[in-house]
Amino acid sequence: MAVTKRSVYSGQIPANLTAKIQTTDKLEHQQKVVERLRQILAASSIPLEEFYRQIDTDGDGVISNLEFIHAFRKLNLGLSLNEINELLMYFDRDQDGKVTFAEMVSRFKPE
Ligand SMILES: [Ca+2]
Ligand SMILES: [Ca+2]
Repeated sequence: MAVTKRSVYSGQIPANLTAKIQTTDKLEHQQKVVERLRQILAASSIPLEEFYRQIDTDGDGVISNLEFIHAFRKLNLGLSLNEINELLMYFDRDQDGKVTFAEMVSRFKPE
């Protein structure tokens, strides 16, 4: 039996998950994006670890700002570049321009 490699990009993302998020509150906006990501990962049975590895295209164990932006454009969540940059700042808790797995996990967990 052939093993199909799951990719977060290959699944059909329901339209309600790609619709423009209408909120003026930035924190609320980021939380809604994370919630959508959670639903997409659950729908495609992709663990967060695997999602992280797929974003980390050069495999150095951290997600650079370029890798982050590239991944979120490719995910097609209806986010503008500006919104992706804000999301990057939301994930990058120590503001070093890179998102570690620990930083990503901490945003996916309820506070
Ligand atoms: Ca990387
Ligand atoms: Ca960081």
